[in-house]
Amino acid sequence: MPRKPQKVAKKPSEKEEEERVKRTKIRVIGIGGGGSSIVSEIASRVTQASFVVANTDRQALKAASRKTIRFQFGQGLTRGLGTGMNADLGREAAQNEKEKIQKLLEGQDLCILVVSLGGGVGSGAAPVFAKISKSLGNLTYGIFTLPFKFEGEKKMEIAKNALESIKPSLNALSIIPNERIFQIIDKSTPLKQALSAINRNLTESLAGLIETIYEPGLINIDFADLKTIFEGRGRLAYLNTVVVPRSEKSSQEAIEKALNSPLYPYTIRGAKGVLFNITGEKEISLNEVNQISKSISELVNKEAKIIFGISQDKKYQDKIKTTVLATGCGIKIFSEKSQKKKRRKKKKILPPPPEPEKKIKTKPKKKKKEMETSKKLPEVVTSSEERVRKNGLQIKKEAEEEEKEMLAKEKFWESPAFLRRKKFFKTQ
Ligand SMILES: Nc1nc2c(ncn2[C@@H]2O[C@H](COP(=O)(O)OP(=O)(O)OP(=O)(O)O)[C@@H](O)[C@H]2O)c(=O)[nH]1
Ligand SMILES: [Mg+2]
Repeated sequence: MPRKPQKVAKKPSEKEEEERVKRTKIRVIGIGGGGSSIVSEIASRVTQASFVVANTDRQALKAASRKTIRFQFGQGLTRGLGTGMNADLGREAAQNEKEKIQKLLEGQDLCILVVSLGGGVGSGAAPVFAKISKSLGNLTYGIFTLPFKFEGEKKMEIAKNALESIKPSLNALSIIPNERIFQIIDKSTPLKQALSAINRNLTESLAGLIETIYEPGLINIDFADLKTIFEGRGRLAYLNTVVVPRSEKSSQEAIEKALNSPLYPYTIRGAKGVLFNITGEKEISLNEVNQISKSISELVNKEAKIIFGISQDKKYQDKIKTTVLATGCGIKIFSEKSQKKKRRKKKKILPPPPEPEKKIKTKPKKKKKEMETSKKLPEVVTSSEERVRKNGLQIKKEAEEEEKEMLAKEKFWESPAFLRRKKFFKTQ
């Protein structure tokens, strides 16, 4: 009998091979209850990266999305339960299973750790995960939420300690206090709903970043770009994605929204690296890109590296999606108390308006002359929505002064004010 020809696995074409090599490997790891919920949500939306949820709590892991790899650790120490806010136990549990954690993290280009700080698993184990990721040579980025005020001092203390020990192992970190959600929703909103609003927002932003890296664009963003943005240690990072309806003013609106996330206690001002991507159904005009690029470069460090990506996607019919990732942000984190005071004065970042002449409001006569000289200039809007027009020189001078002041205070401001009291971050 003639033998059936054996099936031979198809050799990947040169192009496929090239693609495989080029493809950036991103792994997103949620540690502890909150972090795992956020990562579960992202995993059910995004397919390109790989997702892990890690917890000592078996029940909590069961609730995670099927699209995640579930990693239970610390069985001997917690018997499959949580740690009950015991960060020492969380750390020990991770330290006992270093080899397994190493297996989870090796072979990646970028590891993104997502943790809701304040409990025992996430706060205790995340620094162990970060250290291992760093030792493997991965770019490592941490996204952290801080507990609500009403949860008490103890939780905040746990969160501060975790940040202190994790910072040296990270290239960059984003810090989002849960409390900031009340900038968007009412204080009387039930807790579950409030948490899911934060999670949705973080999911949107992170999904935006992952898509930015994986989707082929007219101007591509690749791993080398990511490396440029993430180089350095313990840099404060700002990540935000927004989708706005497409209109004549959409690029202006998009940039305004993207740069003013209410969830961050700091802005991209002074950033040293910015990655920026716009996705739309139709081609985005060079003019629009120019406008956005100008608005950004006015805000960031003079030496900042700015990387742009542009992609087309039918999914964004009549919409444009904008993702901003900025690292080395100018430490404008204030304590919640001073934040409240500053918020009243806080200036909203706005891009230059396309036709400023039309938008000039009639002001008292004595100001007219001053306004005429400031046509085509960026405007700054205060939180009270009072529009103030500034000329380019003014803005540049202010930015330079701010930068000078910032540099002078750099060491001191390295950490949020509420953490500074205890000399919270180690100087690097
Ligand atoms: N944004 C957000 N924060 C959360 C969520 N769940 C919990 N948190 C916050 O995270 C803090 C820590 O809670 P968990 O993540 O459940 O704690 P853990 O790391 O599992 O540690 P254990 O104490 O052992 O349960 C809480 O105090 C909340 O402030 C969530 O789904 N989203
Ligand atoms: Mg838990």
